Amino acid sequence: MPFKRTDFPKDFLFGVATSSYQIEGHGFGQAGRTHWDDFAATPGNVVRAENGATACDHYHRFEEDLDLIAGAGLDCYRFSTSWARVMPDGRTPSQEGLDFYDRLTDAMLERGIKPAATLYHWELPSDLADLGGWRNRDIAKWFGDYTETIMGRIGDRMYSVAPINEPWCVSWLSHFHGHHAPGLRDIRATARAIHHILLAHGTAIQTMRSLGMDNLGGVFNMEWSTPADDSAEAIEKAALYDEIYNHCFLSGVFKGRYPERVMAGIAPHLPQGWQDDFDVITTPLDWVGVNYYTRKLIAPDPTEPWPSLKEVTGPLPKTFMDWEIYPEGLYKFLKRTAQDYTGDLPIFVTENGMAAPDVLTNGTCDDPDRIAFVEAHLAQVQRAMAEGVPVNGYYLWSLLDNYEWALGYEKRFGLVHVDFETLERTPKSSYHAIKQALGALT
Ligand code: PNW
Repeated sequence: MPFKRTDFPKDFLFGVATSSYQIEGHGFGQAGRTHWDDFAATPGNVVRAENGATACDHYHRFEEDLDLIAGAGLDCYRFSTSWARVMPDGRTPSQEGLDFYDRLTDAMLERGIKPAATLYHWELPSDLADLGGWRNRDIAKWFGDYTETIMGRIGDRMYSVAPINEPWCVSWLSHFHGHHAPGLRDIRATARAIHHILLAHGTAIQTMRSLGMDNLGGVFNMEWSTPADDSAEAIEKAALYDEIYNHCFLSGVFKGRYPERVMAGIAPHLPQGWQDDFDVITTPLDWVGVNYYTRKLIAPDPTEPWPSLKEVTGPLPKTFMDWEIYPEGLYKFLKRTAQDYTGDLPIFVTENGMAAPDVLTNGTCDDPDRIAFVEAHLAQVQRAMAEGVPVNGYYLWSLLDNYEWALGYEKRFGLVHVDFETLERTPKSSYHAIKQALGALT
């Protein structure tokens, strides 16, 4: 890896990210059923109907996994707490679940790893999904109570916390495209989810403030939107996609309003009294996280309901997810986020990485494409920083190969290979490269 830690400011943080349902093994301990277990059990939703019951068995192997993080010289670990493990029915605390995150937190601190928690990375307890999940306004209160329960236990030791991972995925991908749990295709459900996610976000931030916590942020996923051709229609649809995907949630949190093009489609479906909720939604944050993987080429599609657009295959080299590799998009988003929304607030790249088939051969796993991918994106981070954008850290997705949601276990994102039969961990060449790059400091 030609990049070195010394190419970055001294206090720039390098980390890795995971999420609970994707690695822990939700069949272990007393974790409650989640809407992902239900979604995966319905044929056709997930490749081979795979679920997170065992995943990487991080639940029993977390010490080994934290040793890998510390061993690479990484500074921080972005993990998520599972609502269904902390409160199996969504509302009643489980001592066993709280104890698990307490042990996990202490094990990070013992190794000198900074804990960066996310409170919701998509595993909604099934009992709450049965009550309407993100479509039900009460979810803001349920989420506030969950936040108080888990952070009342481990909040004193967190480096940073963000309430909800990727509001776009929780709303659009799950309630409009139907690709993630709960698998709905319904604009009304989507509009309500958008708004309730932001209300729950603000409620959680206020709850943590009242617990005396700081370094609280929000994590937003972004895809650079490019018109598929230079027709006026394609340009307009790309702008609409940009507002839906990249502006809507930041605008809600930082400007207290939804963008105009988005409003044209969601206004009739927003819950009553929605305007009054922006007092809570705009509760100030300490930092913002950008998750970035790819760009999308956008074209009109009049056969589809609003927003009547489609994604078109682009010409750039692609990862195993079929996502185009477009490092410059990260630079553009870092600049734009600071300019349009966050000003001097610290920005973190909270996810960036790529999937590959990554085969283990004679005990080793070479993934040169991943090394090149990370390098190319870090160069764009440096470019933004050189122009004054306050980027404070970079988290690679992901530490381990894990459960890639509707695509099951085939898409490998890890620095560390996982054999899903034996659960054995093998660091890939990218792990060794990162370790070398970070060690270059000392
Ligand atoms: C992120 N899309 O999600 C998530 O935070 C991770 O849990 C996930 O494993 C990672 O990216 C890699 O996919 C996304 O379909 C999942 O547009 C899907 C999409 C975007 C982000």
